[in-house]
Amino acid sequence: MGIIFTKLWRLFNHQEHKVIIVGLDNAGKTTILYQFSMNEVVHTSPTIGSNVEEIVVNNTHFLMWDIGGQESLRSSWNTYYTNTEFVIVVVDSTDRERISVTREELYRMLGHEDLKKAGLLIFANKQDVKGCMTVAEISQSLQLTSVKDHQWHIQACCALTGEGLQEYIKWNSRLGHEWMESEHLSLQ
Ligand SMILES: Nc1nc2c(ncn2[C@@H]2O[C@H](COP(=O)(O)OP(=O)(O)OP(=O)(O)O)[C@@H](O)[C@H]2O)c(=O)[nH]1
Ligand SMILES: [Mg+2]
Repeated sequence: MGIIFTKLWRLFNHQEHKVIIVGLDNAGKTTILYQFSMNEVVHTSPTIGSNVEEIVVNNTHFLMWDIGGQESLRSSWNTYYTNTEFVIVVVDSTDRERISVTREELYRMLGHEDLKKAGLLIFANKQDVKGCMTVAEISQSLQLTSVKDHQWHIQACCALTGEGLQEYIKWNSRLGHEWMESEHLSLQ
């Protein structure tokens, strides 16, 4: 009885996947969060602290934390890491000057013990702006091919139109399902 209860509790408990959305200020994190949850563009102001929304895809629940990206707030990103399964890093593709800052923050984050098993998705946002960095340029600047210990994916998107964001849903729900299936198998 106790074992069954424990297994059911684990199944129940694991149905919600925690996602954090990080990146430098002005990257478009909050705009992306509300495109996901409300399917519309909201007027944003710089986030102090965080916003959280739940989205459901194919019965998979994602709890998405959008965390403020201003410099003074970045040192507290790590207070959100516990139990995070997916990290979304939003890059402002027009911000060539600060891509190296994003790279530093990215590697600092990936080195954190609590994110050892987290999947990584990079959104190359603001692709509607002419002359912005391409996915290839951003991948190179972030040296993504050197990321060996996390599953990662980079996706071009425009948060204003929602273009590219659906790819995230496919990628994340696939990872979510794989994860749930393997968890299910281990319970047999
Ligand atoms: N052109 C363009 N502008 C965008 C896009 N996504 C977001 N923006 C704009 O970028 C600005 C910043 O967006 P936010 O979503 O507030 O940025 P943030 O990453 O949450 O910023 P912080 O909360 O300060 O960390 C806003 O004026 C958005 O309208 C996009 O895809 N294209
Ligand atoms: Mg914000």
